[in-house]
Amino acid sequence: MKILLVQTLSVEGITQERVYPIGVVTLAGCLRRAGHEVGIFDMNMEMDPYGAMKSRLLNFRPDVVGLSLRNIDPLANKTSSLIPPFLVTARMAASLLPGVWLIAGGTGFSLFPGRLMAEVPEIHFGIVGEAETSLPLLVSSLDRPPALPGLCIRKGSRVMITEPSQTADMTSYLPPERELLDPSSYSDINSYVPSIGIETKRGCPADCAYCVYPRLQGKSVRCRPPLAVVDEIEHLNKEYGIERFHFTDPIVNFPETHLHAICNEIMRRRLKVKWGGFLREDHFSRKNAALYEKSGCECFSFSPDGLCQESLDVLGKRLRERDVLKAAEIAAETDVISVYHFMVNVPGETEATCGKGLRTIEKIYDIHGRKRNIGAIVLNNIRILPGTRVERMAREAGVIGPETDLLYPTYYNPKPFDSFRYRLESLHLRRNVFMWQEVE
Ligand code: B12
Repeated sequence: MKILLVQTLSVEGITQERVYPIGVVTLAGCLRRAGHEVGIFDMNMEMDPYGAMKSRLLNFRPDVVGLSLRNIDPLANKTSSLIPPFLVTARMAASLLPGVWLIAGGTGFSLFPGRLMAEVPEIHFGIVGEAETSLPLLVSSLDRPPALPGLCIRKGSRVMITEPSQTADMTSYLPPERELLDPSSYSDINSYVPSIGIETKRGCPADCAYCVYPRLQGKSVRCRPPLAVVDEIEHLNKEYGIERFHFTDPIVNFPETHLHAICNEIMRRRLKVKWGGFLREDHFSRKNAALYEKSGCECFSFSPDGLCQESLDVLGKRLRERDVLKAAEIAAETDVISVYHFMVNVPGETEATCGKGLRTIEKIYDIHGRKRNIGAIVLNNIRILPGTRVERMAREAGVIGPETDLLYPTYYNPKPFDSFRYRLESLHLRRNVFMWQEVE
């Protein structure tokens, strides 16, 4: 069969930071190995995404179009949505190629499968979660698919969804076949974010109150063999000249020894590469930081989320405030840039916690002041996602009601601290600008 996998619009415009779509490239490899002719089309790389999509559809004339919806919205306190472009893309494929099979998947789709199947009737099937096994099986049984993991199928006006796969064996993981979508065309597109992602593991054992990672990849941590991870890095570096990577794991330094093995192997092979990823503060020691730096880590991304102990607790971070500040102190001693992500106006916020939050920002700037090795402090309200504890808390507190449509940007940001984010941003900006301009 001829199959076109489409990365639908993941960002609001061509000037945004974009990423190489490893999900669809991984699936394209699985489909190719199953004997299909596969094309990949990333709408995010086009100046005229719909015009280019139309040409690709009409020139390639696929039997099946796989639509990957990565992001439902851009987060970052924004209120725009990526659902309208997804809907239009699906309609366009169905209108231009009557009779084409439409299959949807991806993280964004996996968060709202039933809702999106209802919203976009053109979609024949969906797959929730990882799809390496299910998609090739679905494609070979479109007329009467069996109950595959994660399959969303219409039964009359209802959508039936099978339990998703969260057990793909990462020890035999086959890396995305990058020759199916040239990574070098992604190497210079961003200012900050490394566009090329590498999976070193799947699964997240944490239980943070706002987060959907365990739902997307399961709670049990499935690691790839470190040598295979470094083989992938080396291949990308030598074949495509890629020098910067983002490890896509929910937590890159857990288990610690797994990341150590990857770092040591990068150094043993003398690869001149840079990497980044999200690190847990309570697994971040001086020794670990030195190893990460030596092996090419260019950015310590921390997401403690809670600005004080009360917030860390309510968010279920299982972290202490002193872990966060200790990690900052260790990071500040290195020559690596640090970025911190925090959530603002979290459940239970009070005048006292706001005061503590402001002091945390001050402390982080004081800690990084000497070397000025802080990249940014990112301050977000919580995007309420279905099935999370924050959703329940928001309902109990009356922040959202039964009529609230979580498909579209909905943040936890009730009064009276709904403008607290701006106080924090003013402080962060002042400290940042004053640090660089050397204003006391
Ligand atoms: C790593 C990551 C990043 C990195 C990416 C670095 C890089 N170079 O790749 C960084 C930090 C830069 C980042 C940025 C953003 N991210 Co992000 N990111 C992730 C994360 C942790 C992993 C994504 C990944 O690569 N997984 C590995 C690949 C192989 O898996 P996959 O894409 O899910 O694909 C599998 C399945 O989904 C499925 N599948 C995929 N496509 C298709 C298509 C079909 C037809 C089918 C059947 C199946 C299918 O099969 C694939 C193989 O099993 C996820 C959370 C998570 N745990 O999934 C969030 C996540 C995807 N990100 C999210 C968001 C919102 C963003 C940002 C908008 C945030 C921001 N404001 O900056 C940006 C957007 C970037 C962009 N241009 O798209 C959200 C999306 C949901 C939402 N709320 O909209 C997630 C779920 C996190 C969250 N907050 O909940 N991200």
